[in-house]
Amino acid sequence: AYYYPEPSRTFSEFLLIPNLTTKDCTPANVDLKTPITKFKKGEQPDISLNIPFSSAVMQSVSDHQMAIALARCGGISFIFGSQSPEDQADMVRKVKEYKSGFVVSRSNLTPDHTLKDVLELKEDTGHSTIAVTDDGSPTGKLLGIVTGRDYRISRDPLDKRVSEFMTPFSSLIVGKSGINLPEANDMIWEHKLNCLPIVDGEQRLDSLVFRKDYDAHKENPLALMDGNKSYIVGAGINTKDYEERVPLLVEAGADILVIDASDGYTEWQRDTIAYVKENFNVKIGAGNVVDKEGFLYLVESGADFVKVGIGGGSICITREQKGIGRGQASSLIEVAEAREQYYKETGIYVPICSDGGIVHDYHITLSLAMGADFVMMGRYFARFDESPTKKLKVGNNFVKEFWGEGSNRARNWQRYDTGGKSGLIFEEGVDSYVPYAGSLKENLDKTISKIKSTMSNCGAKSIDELQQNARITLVSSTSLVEGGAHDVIMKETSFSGE
Ligand code: MZP
Repeated sequence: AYYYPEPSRTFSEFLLIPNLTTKDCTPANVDLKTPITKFKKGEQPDISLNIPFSSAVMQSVSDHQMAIALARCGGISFIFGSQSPEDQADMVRKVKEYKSGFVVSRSNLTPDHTLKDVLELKEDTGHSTIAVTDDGSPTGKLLGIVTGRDYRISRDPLDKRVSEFMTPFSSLIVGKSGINLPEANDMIWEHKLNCLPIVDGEQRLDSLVFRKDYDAHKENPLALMDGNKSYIVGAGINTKDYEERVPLLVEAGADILVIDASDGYTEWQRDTIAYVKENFNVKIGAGNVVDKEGFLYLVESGADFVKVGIGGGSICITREQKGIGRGQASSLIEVAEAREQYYKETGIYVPICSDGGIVHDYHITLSLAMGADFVMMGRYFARFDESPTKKLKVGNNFVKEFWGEGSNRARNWQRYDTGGKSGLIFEEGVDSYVPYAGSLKENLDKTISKIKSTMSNCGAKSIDELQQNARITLVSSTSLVEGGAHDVIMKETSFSGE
């Protein structure tokens, strides 16, 4: 056997050392744009992201709702593959066909409509925002707007949610968990809105409020978005049913595929990449690997990006069950070195994605500094409104469900393909809860602020500069203690994901 001279390490064992921050290196000047497909020196990648975030190929994380929300923020979701090819293609299609509204005409909304009807309409169309126009066409006059998850309008019409979502339209929908009709009427009077009451009572839309004389179509950027533009979306595939699955995903408009596997250093991955490259003009990432050999094998097989990480996922028990894997930081450092070497030798830059094991926001910055071009996260995104799972109250806390692809619940045996029979013989993942954390955008904005602030400390205005110039130190287990609040009596404890 070969023995690695160094133990394998995790992100929490490292810290960044600040570099000189020049006056122009403010967080506002930090650009997080990043490539996700390979490109030749001097050329531009075919696909890049505005933020280095992707959501995991998991049932409990990446459906079409998550994909739309993340794409709007500049990242990408890879829609989970542990469902039928038809269902997965349907989700991809919903993202690609997503447009902000123009679905129903005012005459379609009658006093008999319930909130459920409207939300079902949203489900059917994949639109998270349904605009009401006077003639039901995209060019009609905008009369009102129904926002799917945001129908929980707050009582204060001037609060952030209303001003963000509603003010541009001068209209709002009041759902059952929102204000009641008398309050709505007060608001209408106070804000000089015209009101069309629809219905009241349990489970019903209380009222539709709009200002008839406002031609939002001219002024509202959302209303002007969409014909040719669509949101970017990825999809996970496996090494078993790709001949059946890939054609449907490509036909539905997937921009990029990724082979979702626990261990990607296999001949099955090489065959899958070859099939996709021979038959389709679509980008494909592969993985997961944890070393130079695995990386080079997948690159030479034609992968457009390579995903790094085995056994570090928050729900993963692969290391316990099978004894394979490697600390995420060590894996990334070795693969990034191999990528740099490959770039020097061939002039081809292959992006790498650090997948799994990110617990604190600073782990994202560290992984970028260690050479990742983007990260993939499951637990992080599972906590948000936009993830596909149930929000529950456990004790005094709200949580969301989150389960691994290798758990009995997902039974994604294709992810663990070792050429054997079908079926999951033993579990490699757990079924769990994560603390509910609110909306994706609010959390992402906070995380991005932290990353930009750290990059400013490190004197880096881009991910490339961070990768080139970052100085990283190992921390001793004793000095870890001084990194958190210590030797004080905390006033309160909080229950949060970060
Ligand atoms: P995390 O961000 O939750 O720590 O990790 C998410 C990653 O864990 C996924 O992108 C995937 O690579 C991996 N994963 C998903 N399911 C399992 C499992 O059941 C798993 N073992 O390891």
